[in-house]
Amino acid sequence: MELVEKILKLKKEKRAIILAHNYQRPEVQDIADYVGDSIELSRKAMEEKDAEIIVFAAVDFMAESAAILNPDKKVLLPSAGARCPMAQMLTVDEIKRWKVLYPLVPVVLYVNTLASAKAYCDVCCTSANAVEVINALNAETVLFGPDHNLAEYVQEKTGKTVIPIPERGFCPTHLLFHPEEVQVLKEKYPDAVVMVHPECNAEMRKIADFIGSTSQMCKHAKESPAKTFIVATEEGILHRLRKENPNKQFILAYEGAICPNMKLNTLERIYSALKAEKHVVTVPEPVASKARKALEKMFELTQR
Ligand code: 5XR
Ligand code: SF4
Repeated sequence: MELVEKILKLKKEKRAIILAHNYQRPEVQDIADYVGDSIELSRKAMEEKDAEIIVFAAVDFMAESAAILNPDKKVLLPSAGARCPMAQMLTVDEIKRWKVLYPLVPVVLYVNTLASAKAYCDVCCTSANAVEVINALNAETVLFGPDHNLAEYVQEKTGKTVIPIPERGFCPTHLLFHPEEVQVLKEKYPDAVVMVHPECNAEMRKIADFIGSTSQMCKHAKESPAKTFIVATEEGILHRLRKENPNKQFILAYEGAICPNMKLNTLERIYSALKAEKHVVTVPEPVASKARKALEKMFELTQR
């Protein structure tokens, strides 16, 4: 039997669903029940009442959020080593240090954080709703982490004072994008729309025609009349964009933009994780309940 068939058979037997982030390998996206950003996927898991196991093909913090929001399901991370380096950049001690400096200022954390950090914030946000969340807060100054580029972007969009914690948290993959490659691509494809993820640097955001999260890019690509897009986010998204828009052309803004942690999830590892029900992601109480409150507050503020 082919590996894909084996996975699908096992999935049925175990009442499992496979969720894949937009940055997963093409073959992983193709066997998934849903492909999306982490919060979209966690919400899908909440809707799947009959599922007992969630195979979350992504990185640690995403599986943790799914476990927090789906406490009665078993959440498996196909590759135990798939960890987001940006999430590691903000520790609980660091948050506490900033809270001492700014005791009255709310702490807003990007979902790209570990559950232990989320437990120490007032509200979470994604790159899709960060502006909306901060606008909804009754505060002119916020502490925001861990991505300093997203913090800067949100400050520009909201006009509020957004203090990055730590000072220079970043995504190593989005750091790779610079305007030089985009300029050359634009000369070749003058009508192309440049889509940039807010984790990219300010120079990249300056030359963007559209700034948004992976889910927002997918939506924009569908709705825009443009035929060609230069894309500045992890290369895995191109598979989904091409699949959903077969008549449009998508070009990666920098060829090496790969998140090695996202790519750790192979079909082989999905099969073996599902078979042995291994790499179970759990978040102990009371961390889980505190982090859940911060995620629920995000849902409340964004009315979704
Ligand atoms: O950089 C990421 O890990 C991906 C992403 C996205 O746009 O999908 O930035 N994740 C955040 O938006 C959190 C998703 O829900
Ligand atoms: Fe983390 Fe960046 Fe990879 Fe997203 S793309 S999981 S932020 S390292």
